[in-house]
Amino acid sequence: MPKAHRYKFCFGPWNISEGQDPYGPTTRPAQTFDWKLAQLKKLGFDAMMFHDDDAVPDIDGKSDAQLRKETGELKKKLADAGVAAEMVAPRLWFSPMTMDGAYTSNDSKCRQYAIERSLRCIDIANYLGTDLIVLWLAREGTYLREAKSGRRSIELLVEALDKMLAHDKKIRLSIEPKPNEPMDHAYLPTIGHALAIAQLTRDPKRVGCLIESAHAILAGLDPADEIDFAMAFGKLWSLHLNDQNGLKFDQDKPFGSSNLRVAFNQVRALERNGYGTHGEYVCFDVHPFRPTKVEHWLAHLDNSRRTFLKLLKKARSFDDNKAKQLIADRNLAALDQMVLEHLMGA
Ligand code: XLS
Ligand code: MG
Repeated sequence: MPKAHRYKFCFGPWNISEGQDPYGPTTRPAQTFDWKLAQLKKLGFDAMMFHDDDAVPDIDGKSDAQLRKETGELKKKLADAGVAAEMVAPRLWFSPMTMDGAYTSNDSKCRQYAIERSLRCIDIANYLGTDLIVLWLAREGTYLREAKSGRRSIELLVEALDKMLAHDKKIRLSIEPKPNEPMDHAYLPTIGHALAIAQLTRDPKRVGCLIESAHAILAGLDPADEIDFAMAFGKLWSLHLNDQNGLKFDQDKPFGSSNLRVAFNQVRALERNGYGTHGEYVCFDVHPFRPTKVEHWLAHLDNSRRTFLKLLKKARSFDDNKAKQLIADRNLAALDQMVLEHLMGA
């Protein structure tokens, strides 16, 4: 194990969400950005992550000069609060222009919109002082298999990534794969897909990934394996820890909420690979349970970090030598029980 280091924590303004779901409206009143930033600071988190329109609301209707002005104001607020901007992600799933996909839309005007919006997102990242762009490719996939060509879609994705890499020589692109929802099937469903497409771009070194626990589980994978895989390539540049109870809608539960052992193994994987030692943040992409009262609105974030830190102690105090002996003796039953008792504190 590398030397113990202090992890840095992050979340986004959308993680203080109001409770709406596809079946019902909000259950808590919307709060201002300033309130959310104050809460983040009060909780002692280190950084905030942004969608382009979290940074500049109604971005599509605004000029480049306006974008620069508003981002400058945001940068000052963050600096005053001592909070870093971790990344910026283009929101490519909300506009009517991205109805049928953004970079892979069948309509060339819509594809053009998606690329232009992504380049503006890179400008925002530049103004805010981060070199990290996150791409959750929400609608790059099919509702209906026959409605798009998979081969052509991969070419379109590479073209879009190349345009972003050319726009700024220092920016890094972190692809956040998710296998489904809102699409039936997404074109880049796993970390393997994300890192493979990086190789087709003009600068593979600047295309990496972001793992979200729930998305890996939705792909039927163990997030700890995805962490080891990405870090074997030196390409895990950000992380959305949360939890997910099996194959259903994307739940964004608090970290460890459904499966403490799967969470423990993610922390162990981060530790053995030295995640965070190059400035990477642990972000919690979690949401409050819908019935949550306003006065308990931040608990899912605070709890996720508490769970992470407790599991970190468990990971650092795990008896690796004892485990090695049991593995050599093929005594997996004893290893299994050892893990359970370590987690239960028995
Ligand atoms: C949604 C994604 C989203 C990204 C950022 O499932 O997790 O929140 O992290 O665009
Ligand atoms: Mg996420």
